Amino acid sequence: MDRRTAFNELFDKLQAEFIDEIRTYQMPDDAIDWITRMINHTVPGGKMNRGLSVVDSFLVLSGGKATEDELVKARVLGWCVEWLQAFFLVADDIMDQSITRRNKPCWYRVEGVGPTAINDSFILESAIYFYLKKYFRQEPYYVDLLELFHEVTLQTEIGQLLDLITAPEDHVDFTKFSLDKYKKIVLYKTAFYSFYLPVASAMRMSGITSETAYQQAKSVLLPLGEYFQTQDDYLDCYGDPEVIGKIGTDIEDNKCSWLINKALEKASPEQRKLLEENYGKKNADSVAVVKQIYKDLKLEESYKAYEEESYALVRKLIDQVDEKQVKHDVFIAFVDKIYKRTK
Ligand code: GPP
Ligand code: MG
Ligand code: MG
Ligand code: MG
Repeated sequence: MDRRTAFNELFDKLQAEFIDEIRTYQMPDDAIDWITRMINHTVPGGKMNRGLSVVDSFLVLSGGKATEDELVKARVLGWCVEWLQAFFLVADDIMDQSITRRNKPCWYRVEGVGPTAINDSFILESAIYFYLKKYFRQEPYYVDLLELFHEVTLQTEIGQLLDLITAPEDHVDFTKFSLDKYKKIVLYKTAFYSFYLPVASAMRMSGITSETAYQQAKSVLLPLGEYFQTQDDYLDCYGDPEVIGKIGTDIEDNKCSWLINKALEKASPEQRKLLEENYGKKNADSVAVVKQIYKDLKLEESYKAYEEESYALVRKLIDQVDEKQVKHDVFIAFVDKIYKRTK
C-alpha cells in the first residue's frame, strides 16, 4: 500500500472516533448527522500536501527505522494538520466570500448551512485537540505538540487579520499595499501552518528537542511558504478553476496579492489610475480591466522569473542547513511537491 493510500485509509477511523466522542454527549441524531456531513464536506478531498508531509518528514527523520505504531501516529498528526487546514478554509471562505473550494461549493454556501459554518469551523479546530489527547497524551512531547498547534494557530489568525484589514471592502487604498506588507501577510497567514507546522510536528515526534534545529527548519520553510502563497495568488488569477478547485476572488476582494503589488511596481500613472478605479469591485467588467492591465504589464513573465528566483533561493537555504540538525531530504521532498505547481 502506498503512503497516500495508507494515509487516506485512516480518515474513516479518525472521523468515527470523533463522532463516537460526540455521541457520549447524548447528542440527537440530527446533530451527529450534521457533524458527519460537515466533516465529509470539509476535511478530505484536498491535495493533502500538508498532512502527507508530516508522514514524509517523519520517514526521513527516522532513517527507515519507523515502527508501524509510529507510522500510525505520524498519519494522525498529518490528519491534525489537515483538520486545522479545514478549520481555516471554512472560515476563510466566509471572510473572502468565495464560491467554490475543492470543486464543490464552499461549506457556508451549501443549502441550509450559512453562518452555522462559523461554529462548524470551531468544531473542526476542537477535533484536533481530541486527537492529540487520544494519541499523544502519554508521549514526552505532548505539551510541545499542543504548544506548537496553539502558537501556529495564533500566527495564522494574526496573518489573516492583516490580510483582511489591508483589504477593506469597497475602499481601495494602494498606499496600504507594498511587497514588504505582502511578505508579512503571507508569512503569518500561510507559511507557519502550511510549511513549518508539518515538519516541526514530525521533528517533535522524532524526539528532536534542540531549539537550533527548529530555527534551522524555519530558515527554509518560511521562505518556502512565501513562495507557495505567491503561487496561490498567481493561480487565483491565472489558474484553471477546474484544476485548482476554486474560483479566484482576489481582485474583487481588494486583496494585497502578489500580482497587484507587482503591477503597482510596473504601472504607468495612467495604468495606476485605471487600477484604482477597477480593483476591489465585484463586477466582471472591472475585473476584466484589471486583468488586461496585468497582461499589458506582462505579469506572467514577472511571476515566472520570481518562481525561478525563489526556487534557487530555497535550494541555497537548504544547503545552509546543518545536516546534523535537520536532514536536507525533509526539505527537498517538500520543495519538489510544490515547484511549478498548477494546483
Ligand atoms: C490563505 O489565504 C490563508 C488561509 C487559508 C488562512 C486562513 C486563516 C484563518 C485564521 C481563517 P487565501 O484566502 O489566499 O486562500 P485561498 O486562495 O485558498 O482562499
Ligand atoms: Mg480565501
Ligand atoms: Mg483569505
Ligand atoms: Mg488565494
